Amino acid sequence: MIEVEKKFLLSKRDMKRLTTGAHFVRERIFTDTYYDSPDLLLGRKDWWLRSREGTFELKIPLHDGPDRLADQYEEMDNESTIRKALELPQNGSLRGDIAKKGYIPFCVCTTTRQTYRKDGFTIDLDAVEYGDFTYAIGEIELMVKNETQAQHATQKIIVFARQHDLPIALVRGKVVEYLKKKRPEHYHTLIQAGVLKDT
Ligand code: V4E
Repeated sequence: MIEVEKKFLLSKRDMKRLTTGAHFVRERIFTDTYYDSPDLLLGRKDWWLRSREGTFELKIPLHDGPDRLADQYEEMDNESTIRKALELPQNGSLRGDIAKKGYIPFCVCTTTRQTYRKDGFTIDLDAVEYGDFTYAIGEIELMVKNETQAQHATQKIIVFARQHDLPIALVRGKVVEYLKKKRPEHYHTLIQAGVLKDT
C-alpha cells in the first residue's frame, strides 16, 4: 500500500473543527526506534527504518525531492520485502541482521495517537514524547493502491484541509523535529542530500 499524508501544526480550534462530526476510532500508544548507519545511508535516500513496538517497518519515498504538497511513501512491514530492500542476508533474526549490517538506533520516541475518520480520510492527532521534550502534530492520510491514485489523493487531502481552514505549510515530522533539536549534524546532512528542507 502507498501512504499519502500531509502533516499539520494544529491549534486547539483547528483540532476542534477537524474532529467535529468525525468518528473517533481509537487511541493508541506506541514506541518507535529509528535506525540508520553512521554515514546515514538510508536517510540520505529518504528511507526510514524503524521498529514500532518491536516490529520492523521501512518507509521509502515515491515523491521527488523536498518540494511537494504531501508526502507519498511506500510502507513495508513484510520481513522478506524489508530484507530485499536493505539487501540483508538471510542469516538470523531481522533485528540481528539489521545490527550486523551496521544500522544503529538514532531516535526513540513514544507517540500517543488519537485516530479519527472523516469523509474517508484518516486523521491522526499525535502527542510525541522524546524523553526531555514533546511535540504535537496532526496528519491527514489516505491509503491508496497505486501511484496514479496517490497523485489524486494529494489533491483530495489539500481540498479537505482547505475546507477545514487548516494552515497549509511545510511541517517537520516527528523524527525531523528530533534531528533539528538533538542531532543538528544529522539534520544538516539530510538537507545537503536534498531530503529535507530547512524549516
Ligand atoms: C517519512 C519520514 C520519517 C519517518 C517517520 O514518518 P512519520 O510520518 O513522521 O511518522 P509517523 O509515526 O506519523 O508514521 P505513520 O504512523 O504515519 O506510518 S522521518 C522523515 N520523514 C520524511 C520527512 C521529510 N522528508 N521531510 C519532512 C519535513 N518531514 C518528514
